[in-house]
Amino acid sequence: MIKKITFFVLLLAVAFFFVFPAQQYAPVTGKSVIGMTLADYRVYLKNNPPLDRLYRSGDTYFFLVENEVILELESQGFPFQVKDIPLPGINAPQTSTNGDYHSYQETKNKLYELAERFPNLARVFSIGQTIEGREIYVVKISDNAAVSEAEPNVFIMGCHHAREWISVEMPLLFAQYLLENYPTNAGVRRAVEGAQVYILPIVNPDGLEFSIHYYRMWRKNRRYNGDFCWGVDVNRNYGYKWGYDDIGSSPSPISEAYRGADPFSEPETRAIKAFLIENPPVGALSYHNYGQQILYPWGYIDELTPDDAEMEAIAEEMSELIFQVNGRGYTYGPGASTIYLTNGDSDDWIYATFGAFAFTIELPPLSLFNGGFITSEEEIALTFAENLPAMIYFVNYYIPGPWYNQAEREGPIKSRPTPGNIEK
Ligand code: 0X9
Ligand code: ZN
Repeated sequence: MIKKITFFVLLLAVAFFFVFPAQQYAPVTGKSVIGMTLADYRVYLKNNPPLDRLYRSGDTYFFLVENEVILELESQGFPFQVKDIPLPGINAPQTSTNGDYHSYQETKNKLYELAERFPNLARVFSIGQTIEGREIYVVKISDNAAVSEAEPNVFIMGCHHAREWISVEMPLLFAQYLLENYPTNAGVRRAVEGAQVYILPIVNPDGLEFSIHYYRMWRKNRRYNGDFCWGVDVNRNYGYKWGYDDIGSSPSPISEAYRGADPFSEPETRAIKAFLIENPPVGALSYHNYGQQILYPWGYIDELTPDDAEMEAIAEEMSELIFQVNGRGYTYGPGASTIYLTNGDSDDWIYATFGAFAFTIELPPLSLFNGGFITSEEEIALTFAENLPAMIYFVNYYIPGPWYNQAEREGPIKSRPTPGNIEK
């Protein structure tokens, strides 16, 4: 009897194979990267809608396509190649293409590991999901992390922009540093005991994964805007003075600074808005690269806020603390006049909504000639070392009571940084 069943199952399997032969390239659902020559693509466009173009290499154009498109191309007899790259599932771990930089999954693993090692000091939770279904993770670091205490909330973010990989590392390494050095470092102890530090290392995980796996220079999220165009600039989608003009953001979906259809149209900014309304911050840092700048409101207009003097003083102190580590100068000033006009960015909305001092830190390098968005693995440790004292200072700033290095602060006036004094 058993033999008969086995035989029958085998027969079914063979029959199944003939009816549904194995796909040559990929399963029907999901996505693949394919390459086509420009000449073939032009022919393809005559009868088909455009594809999501990633990049060009020589004569070949590479596209991200639904696997159904591959079947369609086959049936129309188009010559194309499937690029042999690992395709990430939403939760697929990977370690190769991003070196020491943390992917979404690696960041998530690290946050949960930290929470497990330091259960009293760290709690990880999601504040929402992205368009592609990834969770947006925050780690809260404070003594009695499980409890909401009457302590100032400080909010630290990275990776609004997908290609700015080093901006993930600052918040993530800071979380680790706070937890591992709590017993020994006076500034850390004061921060963890006196504040609730909320750390969101990857604001835009869909974009980051796209940058790691498909196209390194991707900036926006992965919203489909219609007309075969993707992405909203998450840092133009916040609700304060959203779309104030077309200089500080763009109404055009193909622009790298596309502000989205409405204020807070994107899940990333909506999640941050809801979270901060529940946990109003007194101070916020948002890491980006590149440029070596410390920016604060306003971004939407070239005018000073009523708190300009205080925000300038904080930026000056952070710039000095950074300079003292590696001798690299970070300039500082209101965003609009120091970098360029931006409307709908995180700093303006956080400052306007909560009165919190909100800073964007543009990490190294200084310019495109020093690598621009592409930073080396060695740069992670250097950049973190130079930003750490400023991060500790920033959290402590909001905590009343005696300072952690009072003696140092009463010492001689420190040398001012030379803007752009970079050794490379
Ligand atoms: O354009 C941006 O969003 C930031 N620069 S980046 O090269 N990393 O994209 C700058 C944001 C500046 N913020 C304010 N001016 N407030
Ligand atoms: Zn950026």
